[in-house]
Amino acid sequence: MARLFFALWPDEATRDALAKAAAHVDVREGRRVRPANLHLTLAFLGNVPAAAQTALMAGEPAPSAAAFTLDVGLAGWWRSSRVAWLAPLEEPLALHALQAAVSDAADAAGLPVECRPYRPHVTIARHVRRAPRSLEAFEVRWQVTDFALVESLQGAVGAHYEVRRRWPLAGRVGN
Ligand code: 2AM
Repeated sequence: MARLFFALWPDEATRDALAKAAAHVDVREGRRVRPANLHLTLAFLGNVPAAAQTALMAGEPAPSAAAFTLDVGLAGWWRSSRVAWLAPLEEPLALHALQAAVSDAADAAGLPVECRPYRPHVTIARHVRRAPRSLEAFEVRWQVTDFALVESLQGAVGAHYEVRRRWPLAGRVGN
């Protein structure tokens, strides 16, 4: 069994920009996510049996999904999950289409899929008990040209993520 999720996995420049933006959010006593772990989840799959993992790895989960741009410029917090996050100013239809496609692929592989509305976000800190303070406006332009299947592993210093496979998105991103 592997603990898997589909995600947007930033390139190095975008990762650095997201990490800089995250550093400008004062999360007070929260525990920050390490820059290497920053990502945007499309669908969390949980513990996936080997057969379903093989099917997902060999498949084309979103063959007609198109590339798009995310302008990440919001910072916020959810009291219920105690998570502080960054989020896009607008949610492109292509993002929701991609999220729906990978959820369908998970469903087809016999995995349970999330029924709650999709709320795209990049978690920047956990165990946040009070609303964080955003110290500076920011905007990170993230050109999304692929997506990934990622494994969550538990290491000595918390979660560690390994990209298992990437799939390119169709077309070019606009400005
Ligand atoms: P989060 O960052 O908002 O906690 C890997 O754990 C990724 O899957 C995280 O980005 C996490 O979102 C997301 N995820 C969604 N549902 C989850 C769940 N039930 N348990 C763990 N992670 C979940």
